[in-house]
Amino acid sequence: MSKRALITGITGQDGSYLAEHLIAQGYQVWGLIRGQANPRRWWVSRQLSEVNFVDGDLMDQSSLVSAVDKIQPDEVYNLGAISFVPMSWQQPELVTEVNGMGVLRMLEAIRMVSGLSISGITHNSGMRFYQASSSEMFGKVAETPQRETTMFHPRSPYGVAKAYGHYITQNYRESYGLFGVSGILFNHESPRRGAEFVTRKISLAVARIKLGHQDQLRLGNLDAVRDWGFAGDYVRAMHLMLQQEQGGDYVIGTGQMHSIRDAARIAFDHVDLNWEDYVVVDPALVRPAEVETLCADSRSARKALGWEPTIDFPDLMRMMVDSDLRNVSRERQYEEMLLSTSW
Ligand code: GDR
Repeated sequence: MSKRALITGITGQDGSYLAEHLIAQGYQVWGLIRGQANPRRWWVSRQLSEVNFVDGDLMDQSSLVSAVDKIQPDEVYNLGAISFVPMSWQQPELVTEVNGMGVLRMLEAIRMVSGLSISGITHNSGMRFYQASSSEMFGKVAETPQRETTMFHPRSPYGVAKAYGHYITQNYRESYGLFGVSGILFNHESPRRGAEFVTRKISLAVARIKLGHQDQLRLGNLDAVRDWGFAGDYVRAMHLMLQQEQGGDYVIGTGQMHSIRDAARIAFDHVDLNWEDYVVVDPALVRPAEVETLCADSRSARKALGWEPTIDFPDLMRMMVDSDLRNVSRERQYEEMLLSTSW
């Protein structure tokens, strides 16, 4: 019998890579989908016809109970979240509801459907749960690099909500014996990354500038430093975490640090342009409280999981620029076709 996985956040970057990976491993995959006629459902179906959908919302407890009860998944991956950090200053309550309380609701759904109770702790049985924790929890870092034991000091309502999700997952592990895993993933990117995140904002702008559709790129803090990896590598780690004997916490990253300035330089260099001719610093894009540097110490996870990243940051940026050059020129051809059609 093939294993069954339920993924929240199936329409996001990680959801799509994880679904692909699990299908390739022989899983039956269900994606939790929110809202009537969600247009992103069509996008996922087109990419991955084998994915099944179930209605539900991280803001609605009973919908999660019905989804878990209907599917009876072996593994639940909670990737659903409002993932753009600046939005958490604009709508802190909503971000806390989805990214924090949403985790509790999913844990409760699993607990209710699998009949876990405090008195009957049965370690490592039943449904396994993955929580998408984040390096944003480290925030104003207490040490560099950051590992599983590094203290948290989140710098945004987003980071605070993720810290709640992290601790409540630990607590359900300790209170109910739930197989709960927290993957503390550092930034991970790909050609499927949303255009609001800095790497994709850069790769898209570089492609548009190179093809003559844009003449500058406005960015915020160029000095911020991140540990960026490839999303396709990181979903393999998520899956491996749920195949271990016990639940736990794992830091996943490359251990390499690059600034936003480096990212821009690598991307512009790739198309033989000088980044300094196009990048403009816009103070409005600087965050109220910034996470200045992040760098993962993932030695413990690598050893336990046998996991390694396969793509380094310069190659990742170049891959994203190449993909956006294709996207932008396809759009251009489509526009030209529309203009030349005289109906
Ligand atoms: P981050 O990713 O907040 O680290 O969270 P993002 O790409 O948005 O920002 C990275 C850094 O770049 C600086 N920056 C800019 N960022 C954006 N988006 N746009 C800009 O114009 C810009 N200029 C400079 C930011 O200040 C920041 O320092 C991502 C998300 O995927 C989270 O959901 C996830 O939890 C963490 O990574 C790990």
